[in-house]
Amino acid sequence: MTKKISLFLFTCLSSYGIAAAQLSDPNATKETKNLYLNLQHIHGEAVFFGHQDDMAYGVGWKYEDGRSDVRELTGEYPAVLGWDVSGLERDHSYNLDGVPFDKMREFIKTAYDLGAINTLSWHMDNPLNGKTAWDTTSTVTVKAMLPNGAVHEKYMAWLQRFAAYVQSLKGSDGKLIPILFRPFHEHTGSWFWWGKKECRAEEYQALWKFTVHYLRDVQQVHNLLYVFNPSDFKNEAEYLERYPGNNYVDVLSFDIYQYGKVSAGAAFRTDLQNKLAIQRRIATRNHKITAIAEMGYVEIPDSKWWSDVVWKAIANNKPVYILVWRNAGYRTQEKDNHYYAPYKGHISAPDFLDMQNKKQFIFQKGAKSRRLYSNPVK
Ligand code: BMA
Repeated sequence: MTKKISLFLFTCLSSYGIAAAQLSDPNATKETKNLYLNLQHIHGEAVFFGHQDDMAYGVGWKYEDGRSDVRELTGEYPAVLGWDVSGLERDHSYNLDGVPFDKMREFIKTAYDLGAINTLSWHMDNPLNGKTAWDTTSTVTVKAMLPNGAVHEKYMAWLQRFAAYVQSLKGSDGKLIPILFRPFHEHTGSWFWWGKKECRAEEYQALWKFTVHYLRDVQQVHNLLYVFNPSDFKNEAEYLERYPGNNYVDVLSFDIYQYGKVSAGAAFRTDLQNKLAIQRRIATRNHKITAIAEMGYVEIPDSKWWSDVVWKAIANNKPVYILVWRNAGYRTQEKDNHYYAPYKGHISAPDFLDMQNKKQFIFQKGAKSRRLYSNPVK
């Protein structure tokens, strides 16, 4: 880049208060860049509400056109729609939770057309031994995926499938749909083969960098923003232990769940508050956006969870979005009681609607009105 152009970019970005904003992909599509700049712009002001698999199924229903537990309760889809591409690596036609990839493509398009945001995670199978993402029997998988490793070629073939899928995501306007991509998530835990005890920090970083490089420079995928995503951490050092660097990450996030009794809410709130403060400090220093990429309390047995626990924890350090996990099970053949978003009639529904009325959580209509894919408005 010439000095003149970089000075111009710097000046433009500075006018949004983003002195050192640098996308992982300098050749990202216009819509992807706009999404990033708009999110930077509203960071700390609006909290977009997100939900995994929202349009695919909910409590007591599956694949019924136009349905969404969140919309049936609030009158709007979530502002952020989460999807998982596990299964794509093996060329399956549906993901690990049974969502067909062609339907997912349609859902992603619907969300984009409505002005909402899409994010993808990937519970990737272990390419070395063929087991699932939850395999923790091997400590050499990540190393084997790197250049010269035993399954490096295989991993590239998997990334090619992912690249082809992401490049097939287009809106009604014919544009590539920007995606917040969250690979190798919850890496500070030890329940996936890319976890803390399953690979070394340098290997994790090398895998992340290779993934970005291969998708961006070799496969020429230019509609991705990259989301970094530890789970537990107690301080900045722990958060950053496996950080691959500012040039490979666009959004800082973490995952967090409340477990057990309603009375555990106060401790959870403090923990969430502390984590957000740590994340925000790192983000400010590095000019990144913050999010809670996954959160939840299964079945939400606390009728005031949204206002009393979540909102009180996030109000002072607002992440740009929070996403609750999928509404599966319950009156279905699947696992019982596996839902995280409230539905019509749920005990936390009035509290959730209150969050919507007070504009503490922003849903699809609020996302649409902010025209996230257009030039940022000064
Ligand atoms: C987990 C559970 C699983 C699911 C996985 C990937 O947290 O919801 O049932 O298969 O996420 O979506």
